[in-house]
Amino acid sequence: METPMGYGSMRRKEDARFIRGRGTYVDDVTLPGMLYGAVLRSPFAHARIVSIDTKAAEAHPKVRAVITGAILDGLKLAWMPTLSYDTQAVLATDKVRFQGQEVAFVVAEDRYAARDALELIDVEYEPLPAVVDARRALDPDAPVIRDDKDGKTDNHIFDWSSGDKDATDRVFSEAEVVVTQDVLYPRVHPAPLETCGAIADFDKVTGKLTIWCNTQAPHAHRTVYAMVAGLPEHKIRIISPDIGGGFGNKVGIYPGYVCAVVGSIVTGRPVKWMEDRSENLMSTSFARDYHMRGEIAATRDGKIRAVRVSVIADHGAFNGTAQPTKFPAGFFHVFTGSYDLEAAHCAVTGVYTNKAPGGVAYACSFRVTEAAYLIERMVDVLAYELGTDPAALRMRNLLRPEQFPYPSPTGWEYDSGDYPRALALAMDIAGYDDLRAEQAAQRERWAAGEVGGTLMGVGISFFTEAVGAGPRKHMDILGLGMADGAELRVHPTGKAVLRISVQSQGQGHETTYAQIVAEELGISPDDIEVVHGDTDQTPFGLGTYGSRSTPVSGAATAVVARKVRERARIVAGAMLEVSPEDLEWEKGRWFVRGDPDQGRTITEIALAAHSSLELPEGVEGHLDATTVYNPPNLTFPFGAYICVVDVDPGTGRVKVRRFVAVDDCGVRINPMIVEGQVHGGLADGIGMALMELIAFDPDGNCLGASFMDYLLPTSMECPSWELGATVTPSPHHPIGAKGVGESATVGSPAAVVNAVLDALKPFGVRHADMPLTPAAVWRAIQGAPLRTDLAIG
Ligand code: MCN
Ligand code: CUN
Repeated sequence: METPMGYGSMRRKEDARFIRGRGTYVDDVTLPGMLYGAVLRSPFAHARIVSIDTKAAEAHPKVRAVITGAILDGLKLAWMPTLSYDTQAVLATDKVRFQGQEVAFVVAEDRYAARDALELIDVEYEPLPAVVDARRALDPDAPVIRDDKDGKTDNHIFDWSSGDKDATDRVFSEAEVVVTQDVLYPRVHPAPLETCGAIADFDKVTGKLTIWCNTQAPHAHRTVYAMVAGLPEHKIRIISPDIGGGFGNKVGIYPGYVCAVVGSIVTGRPVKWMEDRSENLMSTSFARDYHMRGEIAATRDGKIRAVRVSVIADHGAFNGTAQPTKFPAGFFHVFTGSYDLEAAHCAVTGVYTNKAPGGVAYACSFRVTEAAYLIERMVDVLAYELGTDPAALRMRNLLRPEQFPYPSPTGWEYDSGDYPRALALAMDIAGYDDLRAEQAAQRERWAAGEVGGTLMGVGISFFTEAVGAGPRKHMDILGLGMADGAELRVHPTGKAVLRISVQSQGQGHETTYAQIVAEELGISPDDIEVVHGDTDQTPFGLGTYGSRSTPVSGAATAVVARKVRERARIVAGAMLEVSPEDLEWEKGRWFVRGDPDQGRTITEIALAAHSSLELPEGVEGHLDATTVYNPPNLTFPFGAYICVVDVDPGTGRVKVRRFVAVDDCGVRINPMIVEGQVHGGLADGIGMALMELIAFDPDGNCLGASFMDYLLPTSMECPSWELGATVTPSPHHPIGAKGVGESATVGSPAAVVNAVLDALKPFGVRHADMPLTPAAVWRAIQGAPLRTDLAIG
């Protein structure tokens, strides 16, 4: 353990309250006179609403209000904007469009009464045919879901493409080898520990609306509410207290939040709404649901030349994806992965289906997850067809260090990287050659009919992430550019308060941002308080998602600390009666160049800055500073993962024996926190690869609405992680750091799936879609077709 000054593996400051069970989550907050809301949800995936009778519910002695879409319509609030310039029904008026959609909202004295009263609401539905398979959504006879939109006669949302189509087609037409594979990234769910919820408190006297909400983006929420309600931002305060995991699930604004606001306006009392687990799984932002066709063009000896991709993107009934405006398919651009290509092209078509809206969330880096999974599956399919070793094939095609900064074929600039070094390190930790030797011996015995046991598989993935949105000229949400503010106040005693716009959901921001200030100023991290999660107390910024906190707010923090340091230099000059230019900085103190004994510490300088010390003309005193950081580019962390599995061909059961993960996220502020982030993401990867799935039956009934059906990985399914690190600093980030929060979720599913398919090679299985449940593996072995009765591909 390094000293608790600056960078290093110091323990998390926030854990003092978390491990004592003293965190404050939204559901811990109780306001005087608070009422409770509950949402009535649609049992149908698609149905016309004939009538809604709320009389019996209103007559319930504990009910204070029943809100329907018709009432919201009167307030012009029945529809709200989504983060993708679509509209979403707050409460359904004309039709319900997915199972679990919000239909009415009951406000009552306690949460039990609110739930009971839901049963008293009588809704008459006229069921309509539903479309749940995105590949059928554009069929001429598919029911039109969004007939609320003027002139809409189909389920098409967008067409988007990237890369050079002609150049790509040319390479394909002359290529020695072309492999094509359909790959599904099925619908999964972020499933944070704490479900979504809000307390709205509208004060009629001051006209101020306070919303306690477990959102990842408090300032963005506030401005969206301000735009919709026509209120000034300062009349809205969003308080985002401790958050029990977000994973992207808590970026958007959900109908329940708006209903709580309306409930508070109508009743004049605070209204709390907390969804339960089934509501969270059925109705809030899901992830993935990408039907992809990938093609690779290569030479016979294994040089990858071009990649061509077409995708049908299932966005559910409302386009509620949270991603920068200009990027309808997120950052899917990085489908070219980590390889040196001549050309690449992809085309994505987004469609509506009768399923819950959303489409990005779950440690996704705006669709990098799907892109990384596809290319890494494709490279293994190519290795399968060419009969080459997947590690050697990757090593041959990885970008070389001298190619950075690398202009990608889809117009992005990867900032820095040394890919072969990371892969070599992962292979070294794994003992790759020994693993292959062990496997060869096992396969020989197996082929000779000697063993009836498990078959081992070794899977590799290499990923390039793209995190840290802006710059704001390219990246905005609803016109709000992606730049983030930071404010640093230094008290007379030299202790400091940092205010930032991003919002921790468990990533340890209170610790790591204090460490950045500590590194820059030499104040102990214990003496630096990090304030976030309250729009009345923090500068504007777009919040935490796409692993953007370190690349953007981390940079802002370093920049604002450096501003403070420069102010301190002037004060130190006055204290020492020398010109500031003659001073030099070493951790925590300015001293006279050539005379190191003549110096002043930051603590001494802070007091002097607030004292009667005479400062040069025009210098204001105090050390406080503010900044706004508009990143020049994304950061591009990367990693090499190797997974070893044992598959029981008799039952299809997969056991993950080992998992080696080498991550490069540039300079690590707190290596222990980085490793924690990687651990979590690796577990996510095992979950998605082997068990997580939100499936639907043909009528659109959600089959993943509880943790009995939606399986999450536990420590039982996870091996003891074997981590390695390389450090390639980002050249444009003030401290050389890149984001890491989503890296392992992006990189690990392909390693697990590749490992399982490597184990199944003796059976001639080239590909099978996630999740590789025992049944899916068993069916793949039997050569049986995948189930077609579920709309999962
Ligand atoms: N860090 C570091 N050195 C680096 C990079 C990061 O020490 N070079 C530290 C950071 O200072 C921060 C943590 O690692 O404490 C994650 O930083 P970063 O990669 O910037 O990611 P964010 O803080 O922006 O977190 C967002 C990311 C996303 S988008 C999802 S989704 C996700 C994830 O983080 N959700 C999480 N990790 C999660 N971890 C927890 N516990 N809970 C979630 O909901
Ligand atoms: Cu996409 S999940 Mo994270 O970016 O909040």
